[in-house]
Amino acid sequence: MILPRLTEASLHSARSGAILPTYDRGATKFGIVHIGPGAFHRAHQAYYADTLLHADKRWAISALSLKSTTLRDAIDPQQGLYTLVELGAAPRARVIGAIRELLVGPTDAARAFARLAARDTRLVSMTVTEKGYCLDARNELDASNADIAHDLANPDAPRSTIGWLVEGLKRRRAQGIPPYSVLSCDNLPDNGAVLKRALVTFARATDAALAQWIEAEVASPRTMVDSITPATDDRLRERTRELTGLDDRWPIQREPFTQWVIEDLPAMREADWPSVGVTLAKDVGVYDRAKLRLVNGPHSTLTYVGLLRGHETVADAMRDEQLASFVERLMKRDLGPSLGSTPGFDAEQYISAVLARFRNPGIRHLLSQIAWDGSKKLPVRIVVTIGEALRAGRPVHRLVVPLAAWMRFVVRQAKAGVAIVDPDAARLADIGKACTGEARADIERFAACEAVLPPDLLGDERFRRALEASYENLAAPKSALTAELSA
Ligand code: CS2
Repeated sequence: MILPRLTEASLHSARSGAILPTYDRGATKFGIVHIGPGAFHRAHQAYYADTLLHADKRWAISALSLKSTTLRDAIDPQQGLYTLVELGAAPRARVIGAIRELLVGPTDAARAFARLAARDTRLVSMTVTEKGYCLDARNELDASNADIAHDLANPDAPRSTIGWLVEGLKRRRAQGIPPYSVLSCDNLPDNGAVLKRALVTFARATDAALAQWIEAEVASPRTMVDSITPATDDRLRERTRELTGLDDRWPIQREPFTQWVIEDLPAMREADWPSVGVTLAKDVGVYDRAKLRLVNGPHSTLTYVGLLRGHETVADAMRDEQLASFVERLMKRDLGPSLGSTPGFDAEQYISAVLARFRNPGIRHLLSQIAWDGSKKLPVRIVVTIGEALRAGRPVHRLVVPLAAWMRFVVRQAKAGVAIVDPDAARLADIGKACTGEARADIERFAACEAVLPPDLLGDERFRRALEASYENLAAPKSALTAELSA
């Protein structure tokens, strides 16, 4: 059946039950520029902004894609409207109206800079994934990154998020307009401070006074974001048509659970974020460590071990009893205790809730999606915890499993000639092809990826032995976890 395309004009014909924006979109002002409006942003921050807009019209979003035109082409004809489907017991559809403008960096640079420099723009948020910050293994701006080098030489035509943010701030300063706050919404520990350091380092390379101004004036709160957001597929497009009676070219899906914690800085008090479910907290560290270690760490573990064991989705991997027990044990014995004790934080309860989220049968979250960018994800999700465990004399035989499984996964993809999605893909493919399956020699090859296998860890016999053993066990992935489960 031909359904009307989702637009402002067709909203009145949406099925009853679909939740629609009831504020006057035309009367809203752009208070937010968001860089990297991928699925996660549209499922998470844009949903909160949409709720806020019902009470406060200053927070519409101008979405800036750095390269890709696909989102603009899909939802510009829908005036930025799209459907968010919550995958609970009974799926719910809600049309989000918060994104009112879609810009693409290279072609819309003048408009994007005007938006960044506008007085009304108070917040520039971003979801650009770990690699989007152009950091080195020490989490400092990587001066040898090609995009950073390009942006330092061509500040008016930036390619990187850092280049855009600094040039936008420079233009505001030149016009005597106070800076915007920057809000990293990516899964990096201490994301606010890391981002701010990267901005200051970038600015310092060409303009010391600007760097000082950024250092002193720009608020960069630390955040923790959480909601499981599987990529859009045809099933979702179909389900959206059933729920809304409208044709949406790019609906988004997520689990019902969503959490956003932002550091409680004065800049974040300009809007009533708590009224829409955002937590403003003095110490976000407690939240982001728990989330990275107890949601993302287990996710990556289920992914690499699960793919080796022939599973397709997170829920499938959780139905593999041996794997599910292993992940639970890893969370309870290794990852949870690594957090220490924090008043008010109940690790047992948090872990049970996360395991239930992973088991949600309504969600098809592909392991192949989570497998992307392992060389950037594993360091912050697992490797830090291994270093801490070694220093504290705690065991690491379970913690090394995701690293060994990632290596086996890379080898498998490389030997089969399947592309690895990772900023370090070319090197990983070469390493993978050269591997023979012999643990000691293969680990030597992977040692070139220092962020995942840092020299100080490799210098520790306990780590090396555990990694070798796990890598060897995973030669037969179906029977691999027996030793780790019994120990
Ligand atoms: C996942 C995350 O793809 C991944 O690496 O671990 O996207 C995860 O689903 C979210 O961080 C949950 O908040």
